[in-house]
Amino acid sequence: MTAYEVEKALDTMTKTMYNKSIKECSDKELFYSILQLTKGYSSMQKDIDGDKKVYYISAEFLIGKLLSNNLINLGLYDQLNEILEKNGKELANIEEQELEPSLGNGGLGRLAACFLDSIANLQLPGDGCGLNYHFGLFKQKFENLQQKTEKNDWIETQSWLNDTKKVYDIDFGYGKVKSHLYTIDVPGYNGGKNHLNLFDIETVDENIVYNGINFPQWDVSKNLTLFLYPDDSTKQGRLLRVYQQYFMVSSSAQMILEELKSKGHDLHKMNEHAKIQINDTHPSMVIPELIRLLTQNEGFSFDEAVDVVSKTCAYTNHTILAEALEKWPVDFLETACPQLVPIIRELDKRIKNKYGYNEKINIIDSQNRIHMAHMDIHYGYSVNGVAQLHTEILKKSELNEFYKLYPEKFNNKTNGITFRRWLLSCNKELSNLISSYIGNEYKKDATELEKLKALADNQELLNKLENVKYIKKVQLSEYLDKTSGIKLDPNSIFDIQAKRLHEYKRQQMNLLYIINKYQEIKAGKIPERPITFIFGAKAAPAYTIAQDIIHAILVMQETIKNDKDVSPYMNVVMLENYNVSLAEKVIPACDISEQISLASKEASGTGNMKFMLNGAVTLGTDDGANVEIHELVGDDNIYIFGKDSDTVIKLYEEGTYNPKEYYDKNNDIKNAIDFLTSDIAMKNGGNYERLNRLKNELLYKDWFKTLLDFEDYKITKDKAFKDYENRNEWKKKMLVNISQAGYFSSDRTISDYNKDIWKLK
Ligand code: 26V
Repeated sequence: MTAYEVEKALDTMTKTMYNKSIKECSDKELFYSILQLTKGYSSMQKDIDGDKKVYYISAEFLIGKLLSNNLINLGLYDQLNEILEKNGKELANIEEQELEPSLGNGGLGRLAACFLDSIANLQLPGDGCGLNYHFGLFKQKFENLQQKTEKNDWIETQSWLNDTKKVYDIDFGYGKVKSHLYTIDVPGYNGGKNHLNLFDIETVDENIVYNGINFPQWDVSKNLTLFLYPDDSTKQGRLLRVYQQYFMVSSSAQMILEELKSKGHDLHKMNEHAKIQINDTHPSMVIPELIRLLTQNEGFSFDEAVDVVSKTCAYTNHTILAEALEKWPVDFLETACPQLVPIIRELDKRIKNKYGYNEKINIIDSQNRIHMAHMDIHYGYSVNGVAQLHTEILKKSELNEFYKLYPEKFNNKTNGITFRRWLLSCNKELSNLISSYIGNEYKKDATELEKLKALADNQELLNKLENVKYIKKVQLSEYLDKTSGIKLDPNSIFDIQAKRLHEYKRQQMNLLYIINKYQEIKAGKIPERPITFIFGAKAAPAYTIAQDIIHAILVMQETIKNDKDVSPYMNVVMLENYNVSLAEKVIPACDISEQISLASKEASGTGNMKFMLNGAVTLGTDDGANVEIHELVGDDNIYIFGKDSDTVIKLYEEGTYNPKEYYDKNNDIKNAIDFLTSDIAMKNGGNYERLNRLKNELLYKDWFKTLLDFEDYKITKDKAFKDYENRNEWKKKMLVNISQAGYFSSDRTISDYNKDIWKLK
């Protein structure tokens, strides 16, 4: 497509839609016009085809804004940029008009989105299957230094969604409902397209939502696809999740069988033409649902159905946290989808007959709960963890009984990220700099970045790298100033922890460090350079301690802002509503990437990879994929601290950890924790109930062992800040990190899935 042709097409579009020329259109009108144009071009792309296709079923797809991504992949970005400039418009402003889809929560959902991008870019046939949540994950606001939740109304009349008009019947215990299929195109960088299939209940009613994110939980026909992860602190809320999950998998299973049949495939050989990847346990019911559909509608015997389904389905585990390993009471399924219960009972009976009663591997336990992961492992052909350490822990402890039964099913697939979004698109300054030294080959083969390592003594490159980092810090500062009046000093060190709020990720440890630094400055110990501590994190609405931690961070932000002795030297910023769009601005601006989970608890992490790729240096524990980052960059280019995973696992077994001992023997810890309920905290808007609860939690429980690692954290973090002043050495560290990031391309991850699990082509 020539620039002239694109300009004519856009001009025709704006005339048709608004009876205006490009110049006359507002940014919003131009966004809608370009959206329609892009959808048109995308619809003309051929479906990526092949004899075998993967279906990635996931409760979340955190896809981020799509405009620039799709323009790049369709090869239209540069031309449009030029055309808009010529007409006095800026593509960046038009991109700001797009609302970010709210279809995901955290790492698991973003991983699914990166995978769709890589599957299409590797020209593999593969679709996503999920739900079209109207309000998705909540929008976060801060009020009175606390998190407030609002619905995220992201679907506009014109959007990336295509209405296929296809409808599937879903049987709930109370009656039939209709599932309506929408799709979003996933264009590949090299042409062709796949789809993200999003199912929606036809009777959904947005008007039942009141007062933030509340809604009648019993009214499933109206509420089913309103929210992602509705509050599960009540039985109704948990039951609703089961309804959502069954709706998602029944719709997906019907669609998959229909596609196989329409292509003329023999369903008895379904596994040769379809692979289903079960993303965590939310889609696990696809196994019994497929068995049900094959036996009831396709004339299969139970044995035949079990056999072919087991060869089709593969399971990915994303966490070892007990509370996230789903166990649904049989009763819930009796209510939501009673037709699955006899099938699951039969699957369970077969396991009990074969292996006896053993809670560690049975599907239905003695309390009548269905262990979703157990069903996946027995009746799937592959089980994978998401980083080396995580997979080893699954094999050695969490799933050891299964590993002994089925060693051949277990494999590791270390996570990855799409470099198209997380470098080429969000940091054009850096990717252009890289291209000017090593050419463009790294855009196709990310391991080419290693060529940068040989340039670690090239002073000109190092200086330019520092300059790019400075530009990205300035851009972030300007953006935050414009959108929320937050002022940052781009000459300060940007130390960033951006991820969902969870105690195992230990934002509270970072907070204690900040309090300690504040107290040091008050006592006259001034840091060599000002430091900006940035957080981005949403906390689940029912997770009280997580809300308390957010409140404590906001109180510190306020305390420092109001203290003229301290504010010249440190600044704390808790970003509101951290999402993909904000991540794209925050990550390129980072100097120090906080990856400080308690060793053994973070399955992989993917933010760690994004920060590294953008030239941040990691301060972290030897956990998840940090271990692999550590191996790749070496001791000199990462700051590792804390107890290792073996020690932590042993400590849990012994059950002797007592946080109060650390409080009693370490004054830094004592003073920081005491600060939480101090007069100063109260004067700066502290809520005593929240802060006292957090204090007691840390002193008497501290399940994720914050105090155990605090001292080492402080020493290591102080060292990182000191090393930052050795500017040349630091720039080398940045360069080494970028050069070693190639391994974490999701193109590598997906080709590994394909080679070992899917075997598509
Ligand atoms: C579990 C639950 C449990 C109940 C409340 C709502 C909820 C929402 C999501 C989940 C699944 C948690 C699994 C998860 O997100 N794991 C993350 O997966 C990333 C991609 O593999 C990985 O990088 C992170 O380390 C891991 O925490």
